[in-house]
Amino acid sequence: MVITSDGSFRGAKSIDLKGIVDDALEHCPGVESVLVVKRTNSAVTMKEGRDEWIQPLLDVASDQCKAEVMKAEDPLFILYTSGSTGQPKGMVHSTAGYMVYTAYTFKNVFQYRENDVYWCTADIGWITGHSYIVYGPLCNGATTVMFEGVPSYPDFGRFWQVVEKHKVNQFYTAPTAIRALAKQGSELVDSYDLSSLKVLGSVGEPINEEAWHWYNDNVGKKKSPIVDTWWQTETGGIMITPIPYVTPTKPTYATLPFIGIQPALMDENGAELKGNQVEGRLCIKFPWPSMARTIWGNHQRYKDTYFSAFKNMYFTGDGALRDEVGYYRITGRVDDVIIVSGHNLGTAPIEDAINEHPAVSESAIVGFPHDVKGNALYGYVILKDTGESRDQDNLRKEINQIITEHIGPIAKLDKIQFTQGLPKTRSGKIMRRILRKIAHKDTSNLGDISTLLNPEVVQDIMDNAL
Ligand code: 7RM
Repeated sequence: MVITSDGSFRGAKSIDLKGIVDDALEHCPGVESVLVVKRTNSAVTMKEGRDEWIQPLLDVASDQCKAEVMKAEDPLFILYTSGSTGQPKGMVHSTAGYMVYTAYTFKNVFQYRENDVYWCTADIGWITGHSYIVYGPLCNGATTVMFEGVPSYPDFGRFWQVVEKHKVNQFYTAPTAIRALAKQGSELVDSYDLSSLKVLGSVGEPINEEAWHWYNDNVGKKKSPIVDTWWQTETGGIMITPIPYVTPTKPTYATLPFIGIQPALMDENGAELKGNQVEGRLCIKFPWPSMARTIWGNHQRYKDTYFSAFKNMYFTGDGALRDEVGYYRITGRVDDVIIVSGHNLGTAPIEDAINEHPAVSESAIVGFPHDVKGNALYGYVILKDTGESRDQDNLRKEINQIITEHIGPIAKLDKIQFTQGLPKTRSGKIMRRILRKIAHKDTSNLGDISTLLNPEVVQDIMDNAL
């Protein structure tokens, strides 16, 4: 059975959900019935004998539903995660472990108290929406705001208007949204009453220093701690995070492991890096309740992907460093490392350096083949909307100057393309696969881009490629 709706609203657009379900069901003969919620009043095709409007059925149904008793290890749901290569992986979460851990982390990481109003702006189809809009909050009996829309509609004040209207106490969003809002300046955020806020959260990618400060100064008014929460679809719940009002925060640091979580940093030879001030591959050495139990239909791939890189460890695929007091900073996916003239360069620190330029709002780096260096760096850079025109060659020089100061001349970009947008998933992750292909001038097969948040930017980037 599929439960869907006639459509959903996304800013000024409405999405033809029922049409998408109809197409998918062409390939899913196992689905016998479809229940449709009326939402947008769009015209839909109802298939005789398969599709029904849900409301008339609810009108005559009992409002009592006996809970089904499940076994602890019964599967709860399967959520697909793309991964940068290969087929999507269907991560399987368990009934007890997943719910216990999301409930416990929710309560502690957001310091949720009875009668608080909590709002996570994530898409419900992302693990963040599953764990921290639905399961974690509802297992606690919390009030959780569900938002259907985008931060920019009807204008960029929408988030702040919702915070004011519902007196939101805990607000959880992604760096990509923070940067998009920061780009608009502080006028809109200043015009709403945000005094209800007690905790701010960030999730999905490393939060750069500038975005962190904008969030802290303009949204939290320097009073609401920011919890930079690191975790994955596979981990089910938050793994590394400050506890607000307990752990002193530090910009760009997810800080300390949550209770019971045992991170380890590993070197390339598989040895654990002990002590502080080290950087390596982030692993977890001990199981936790909400770890995914398998990849649906392919347990071998589950073992190969997560449990074979390092002996007796879960490998996250991320790099991280531990500072002098033991705080963790996630440096990005290790497969985003590019080897330039024999130097391993992580893309994240270079992007951070570029974003320090006052005219830059966001950037992404990929490698492309180079005769001498093996690989050279190609940067895609979004500038802030300041209204003034800027000399592009001058900007390129200044950006490379900043990179030289922060990282070294080896990390200078050979090509810098200014662009209006970067291709992103619905959860705000940059689709580097697409940018890499454009930089490689290999755009014959970009793969499926229809699920992007902003598929229209791809053509524009291709048209202006260097
Ligand atoms: C929750 C989620 C997982 C990947 C993960 C990281 C990156 C997520 C942070 C982060 C730095 C963070 N699940 N990531 N949170 N990087 N700081 N606070 O995003 O499965 O969609 O993605 O996201 O690379 O491995 S996910």
